[in-house]
Amino acid sequence: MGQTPTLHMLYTCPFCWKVRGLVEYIGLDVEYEYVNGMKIKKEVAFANGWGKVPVFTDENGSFHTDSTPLLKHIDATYNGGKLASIGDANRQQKWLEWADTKMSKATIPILYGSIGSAFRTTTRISKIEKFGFFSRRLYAWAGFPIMWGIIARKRVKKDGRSPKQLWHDLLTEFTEAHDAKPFFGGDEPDLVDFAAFGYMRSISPFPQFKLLEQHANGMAWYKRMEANVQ
Ligand SMILES: N[C@@H](CCC(=O)N[C@@H](CS)C(=O)NCC(=O)O)C(=O)O
Repeated sequence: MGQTPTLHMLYTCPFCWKVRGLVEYIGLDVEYEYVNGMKIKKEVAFANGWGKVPVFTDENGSFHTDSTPLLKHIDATYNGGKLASIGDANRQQKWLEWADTKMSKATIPILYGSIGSAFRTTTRISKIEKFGFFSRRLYAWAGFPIMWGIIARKRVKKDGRSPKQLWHDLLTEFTEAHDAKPFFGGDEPDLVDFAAFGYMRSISPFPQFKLLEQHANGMAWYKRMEANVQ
């Protein structure tokens, strides 16, 4: 027995919630280390310059990065690879890529896609994430013009749909792929369920989550996932 594994994370980071959902589902004892969002590179400098969260440090002190490889690693190491072995491997891989390309692009538009939502999001982040005294104030004021003015506006324009419509389309596509079963994995969630859950879970602390709650099938699946974690 070595040290307790740790997960360096940000509370509002979708990639971190992908991994944390799985950790909670399999009941792995992990300590969550919240990093300062303005100093991620410094706080995870031990992970050989990766510079992003999540970083998982195992019981031997070895670290593992990148959320989808991490999902696979944790399932393989602590869960006998059970989730990876559910159903057709090609289908699972294809939809993991779908979540990481499609759903990952939908989080910024819903959180920052209009001036009002960007302001609400940065205000909320400045309250719930770990910051230093100055960095919290700096983030609350400088974060929103950067996220809205530079990043989110471009993405919304490029996609052409409202951020809510984009999410509803994704949730329809995703839940239709469940083939009338409760989860993508069938009667039990698989790795794809945890990937999709992470993207959605990261939006849940924000008022814009109510736009996602209006998708009945998506929300029913989300509630089933929620009942499986923690
Ligand atoms: N592909 C990575 C992406 C991780 C990522 O971009 N994390 C963000 C936080 S949500 C981050 O740490 N960004 C810091 C940076 O890029 O400087 C994963 O899936 O783990």
